[in-house]
Amino acid sequence: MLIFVSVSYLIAPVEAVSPKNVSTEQTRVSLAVLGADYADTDGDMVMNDAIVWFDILLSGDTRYTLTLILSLTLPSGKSYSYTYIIITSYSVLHCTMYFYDHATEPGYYLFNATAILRSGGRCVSSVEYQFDPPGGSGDIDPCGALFVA
Ligand SMILES: [Ca+2]
Repeated sequence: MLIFVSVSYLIAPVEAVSPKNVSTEQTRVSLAVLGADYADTDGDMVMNDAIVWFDILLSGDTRYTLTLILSLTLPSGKSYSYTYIIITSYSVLHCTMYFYDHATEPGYYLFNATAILRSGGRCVSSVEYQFDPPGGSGDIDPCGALFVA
């Protein structure tokens, strides 16, 4: 699946934190955040959707089962979390996460992704990424969507 997203680059991603990896077996999972931005991706005419691009890298086996937990913490401390189960034979997954109607406050947002590899042992990888969408409007219930290619 190939997803094209039209976004305006009015803000700059600010800071990436080094990923942390814990592994007990031969299989490995690691995460890399490529960037984040905001846009109106759900067509409600409000620029309050946060988008994060990241890759999942897998090695050591031919088939993987992992739990992926994605969260976005707003400047106020309010946090939204989404959990996905991914079963794949690919070793690289290009992911786009849409946090629809989440960018409702001005300030810095913190994205966290944690992957728990459950096949071939247990391997946990976590990464954080801070960015600053403008926000400050919108009162719609937020929701999220993950696209994997
Ligand atoms: Ca929107």
